[in-house]
Amino acid sequence: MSEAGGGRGFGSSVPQRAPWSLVAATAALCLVSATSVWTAGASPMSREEKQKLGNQVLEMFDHAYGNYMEHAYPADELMPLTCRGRVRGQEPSRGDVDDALGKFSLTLIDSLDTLVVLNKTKEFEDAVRKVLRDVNLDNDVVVSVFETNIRVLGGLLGGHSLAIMLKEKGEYMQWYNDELLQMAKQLGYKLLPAFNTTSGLPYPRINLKFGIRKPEARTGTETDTCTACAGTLILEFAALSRFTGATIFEEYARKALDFLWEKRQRSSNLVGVTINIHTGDWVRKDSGVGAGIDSYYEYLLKAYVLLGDDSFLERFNTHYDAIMRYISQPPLLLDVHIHKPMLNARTWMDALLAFFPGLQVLKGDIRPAIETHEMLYQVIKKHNFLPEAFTTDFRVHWAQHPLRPEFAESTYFLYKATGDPYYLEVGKTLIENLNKYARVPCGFAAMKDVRTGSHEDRMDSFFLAEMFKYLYLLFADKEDVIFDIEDYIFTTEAHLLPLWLSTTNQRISKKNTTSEYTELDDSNFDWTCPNTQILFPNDPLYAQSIREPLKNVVDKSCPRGIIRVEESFRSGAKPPLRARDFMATNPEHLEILKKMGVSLIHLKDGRVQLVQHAIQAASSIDAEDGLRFMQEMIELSSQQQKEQQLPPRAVQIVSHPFFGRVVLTAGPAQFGLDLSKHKETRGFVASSKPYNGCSELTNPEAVMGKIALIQRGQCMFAEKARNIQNAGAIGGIVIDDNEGSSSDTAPLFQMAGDGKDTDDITIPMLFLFSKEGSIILDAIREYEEVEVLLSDKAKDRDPEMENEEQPSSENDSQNQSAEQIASSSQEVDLVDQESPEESSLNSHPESLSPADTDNAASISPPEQNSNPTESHETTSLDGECTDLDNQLQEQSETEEDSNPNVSWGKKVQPIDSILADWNEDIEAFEMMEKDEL
Ligand code: DMJ
Repeated sequence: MSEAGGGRGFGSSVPQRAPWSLVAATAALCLVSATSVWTAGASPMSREEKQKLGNQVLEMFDHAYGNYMEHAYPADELMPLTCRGRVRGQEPSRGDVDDALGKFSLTLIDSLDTLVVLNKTKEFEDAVRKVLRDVNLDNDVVVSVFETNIRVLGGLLGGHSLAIMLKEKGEYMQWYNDELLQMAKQLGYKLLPAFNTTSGLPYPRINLKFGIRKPEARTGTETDTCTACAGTLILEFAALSRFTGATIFEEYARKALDFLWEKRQRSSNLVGVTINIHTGDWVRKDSGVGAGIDSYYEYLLKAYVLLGDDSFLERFNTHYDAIMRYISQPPLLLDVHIHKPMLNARTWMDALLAFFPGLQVLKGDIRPAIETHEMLYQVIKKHNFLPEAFTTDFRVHWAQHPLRPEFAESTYFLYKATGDPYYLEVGKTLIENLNKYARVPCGFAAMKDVRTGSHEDRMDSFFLAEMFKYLYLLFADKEDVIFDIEDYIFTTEAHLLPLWLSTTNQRISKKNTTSEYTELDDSNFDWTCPNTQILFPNDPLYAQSIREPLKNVVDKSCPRGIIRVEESFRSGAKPPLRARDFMATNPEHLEILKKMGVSLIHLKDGRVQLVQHAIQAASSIDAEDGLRFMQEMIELSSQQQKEQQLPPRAVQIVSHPFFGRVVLTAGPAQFGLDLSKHKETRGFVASSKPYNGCSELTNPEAVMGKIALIQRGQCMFAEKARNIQNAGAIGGIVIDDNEGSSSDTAPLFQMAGDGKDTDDITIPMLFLFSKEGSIILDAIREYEEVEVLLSDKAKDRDPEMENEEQPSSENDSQNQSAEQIASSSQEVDLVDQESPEESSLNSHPESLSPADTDNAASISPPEQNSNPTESHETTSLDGECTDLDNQLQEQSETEEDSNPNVSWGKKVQPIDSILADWNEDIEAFEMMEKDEL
């Protein structure tokens, strides 16, 4: 084990670590020793392969950081699709997410210590000079206290920590005179007014220039904050106090922590997600380890490690015990209610909880860490990234993924703890997926929807602060990093703070707080390092043996409901009608629908709509069958849509002065040339006349050999395509006529055919929302000649783009002679799919009014029985899982006794409860977005 803070000094100002601090450091760092004892299990990775992957991480960092510096700096963030900086106030507001942006070159500050970890010392020196020269912390902007603390204050302190380390080494930063620390102190004082509450919990936001509550401040009326927001300050604030000797910061952060501890729910020892900063009442009483709470727990344990204060460990252990008792349901971590901790608060998990296995490693509790990590990895293997939220049966609940680093963080810590090369392979997959799906010519773009692969014009600063550090360190050997990483602790934003701070200025910092100092008994060290020391040397296959039973946990997850239906059939009961067997023309099926209280309405546009009135069902059993049929139909309809859903395409402007930097997310067409199978189409653009393209073009000479621009509306997409193709166009871009629409805010749109044979359309057609379309129209106005590339994926910008002025004739001929692609005639995008929120799944007719009992779904009736012979299968619809049965099951467990009206509905969840659940989910999402990025 390294000295781990035990006295490694930077000049005369660094005192020796006190004995109790050594214990803290041990908890954090003894895991490292396991790395060297690995002898079996997954095949080891060669040094060359590790170096190759490490170099790949460096190249990826250069791509992200280089593009930020070239195209966005001094803005806070890079917008990687439009290749420019995100300046708050100049872009449409994204709501609370924007509270991280303070016009203080956020990404540069957040990247500082990453540069040193990645051995880019020269670039670090330049970056520090830029921060000192350009960054203003006195802007009239309202920012999140939490985000500003972890990203900016943490970034400045991490930069300072490594600047003094480098200075001490004697080569770089010789000119450095604590300037970053002075900026950090200035920022610290700017955040202090936020703590002016009776509770000592900080306001969630502050105006950097005007503070709080003054009229000019435009903030200070908030009453609530999230637990993580108030409880994630101690590392940065204590470091600031100990570096500068100004004790006030550590005192304020401690008071906030003390208050949260006092307010914990005493019988469960859990905390809620949001709290009233004036009264201390819990506003949201659900409790998990993800969004809204996560880093509160992280900071309790790390505060113990960094500051050596036993009370933090004791608090952490008390909470940890409660987490393992109630929230941990291996491999899942599920939110519960703080007052009724045996009751799950939801049936989905959020992506932020992926940090927890890493924290468990720090705690020394390896088994559940391995289990949860394995479960998360399988979700990633299924969707390429961890969706923002996913259900207990591992379906996507919220499809975004803003390139979060938490899973990489846990992978790194698990590798350090186990030395199992399996975790190197996991890291390799993460790298491959980032390059394959998130990399764009101007950086890395967040995923808007992990299922379709569509992007968002967003690259958050934490991607540079955290992701590259953890991935690089995963593959690095000790000599690949120019300092000893074990002398530092990672903050929640992966900024590095030196462990020697534990003995610096520590006495003056503890006054005026209510922290109790008690002798810790041995139980506080259960599950910590000695435990891992025993495990790994004796059984190097330990981690593998824990993962093995979970190998297929995601694939195996199956809707219990479907099985139960089949079981009841096997036991002699008549099989209920299955959605996939249903034919709207079959009189027998119509009769069954009627019995189940489901009526069929033929809509004018050819669709049929199903509506269930459970009260009209022949019996309660039929009503229940009807409920299940409706649920299946909704699933089937969504499945049909998904199957026919094509991935997004790209329109890339390649002519001067864009040279491929501008990439617009485009919707595909279900007809015409399939860009995923053929070479991209490149050509100059020309507007068609008439602009809607609904009749023969009057300007064929203008569009001949070019990509025609057409406006959406007035006729079918296929008709537009035929008209421009007849005029000689080599491709078409349909621009939305709905002003202000954007791929940032609208779901992917795909153009359907006209219900007839569209094989005659051989040119590629793409759809742009109005915001993206106007980028091309503006470019034409300014530069007249605008050349674009239509493809299935943006191509990396290469110097050729800057040289080539004309489309290559090879491309042209390839496109002209392109094989005809059969298109689907189904009007997928014309089908209204009811979202679960809108579909009332009633199954308790006696207690509901008719209005409440409507359960509707609009579907395209299947043209034929898709596979009649499979109707008795015990599998779900094409592998899709449904939550219904979980709901039914949970309901029967929790409400059975309290609801005397439930006669046949033992397995059935009343409608108001289902709706309440859904509403709670939606609220939870909204809060989650609000509380924490
Ligand atoms: C980071 O800013 C921090 O890790 C924070 O604690 C949680 N969210 C982001 C990354 O997802």
